Amino acid sequence: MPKILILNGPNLNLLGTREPELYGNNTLSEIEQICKNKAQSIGLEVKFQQSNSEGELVDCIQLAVNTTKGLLINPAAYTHTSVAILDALKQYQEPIIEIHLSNIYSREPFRQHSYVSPVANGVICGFGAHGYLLAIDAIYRLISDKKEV
Ligand code: CA2
Repeated sequence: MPKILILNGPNLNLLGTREPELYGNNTLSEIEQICKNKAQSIGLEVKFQQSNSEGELVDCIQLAVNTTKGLLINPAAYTHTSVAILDALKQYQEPIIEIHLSNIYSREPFRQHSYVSPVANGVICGFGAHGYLLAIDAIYRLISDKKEV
């Protein structure tokens, strides 16, 4: 079973406790469970991680090189600041999808720039937790297309 990494950035461990109007009511554990169920139903294995630390996120990406076939990342606030995460992602040669729960393009101007988007195959934002499921379908397609080449 191809393995994918779903990586979540700072403060996403607080999901479900505050700002439901922006980020929904689901906790991160609930999102992990629905992702694992979805992935299993289409034949993917999921490793699901969250960190509040930029360096740890970089470590996770480095470890994912050669051990996973695709990466879904919600870099949270680091989306808008992190050259370190961008550089780590540049070393990752498999499909990458950037996810945001909220529509970052309808929010403050500083959220409308992403350091990650230039190295992502695609970006899904504004669909809340459902965006993670859309991203699993999308990465499945990208992984399957790559296998056929
Ligand atoms: O919409 C997204 O998924 C974001 O990546 C979420 C980040 C934000 O900085 C990005 O611009 C967009 C913030 C995550 C904070 O999550 C919280 C959840 C509950 C309570 C407080 C923060």
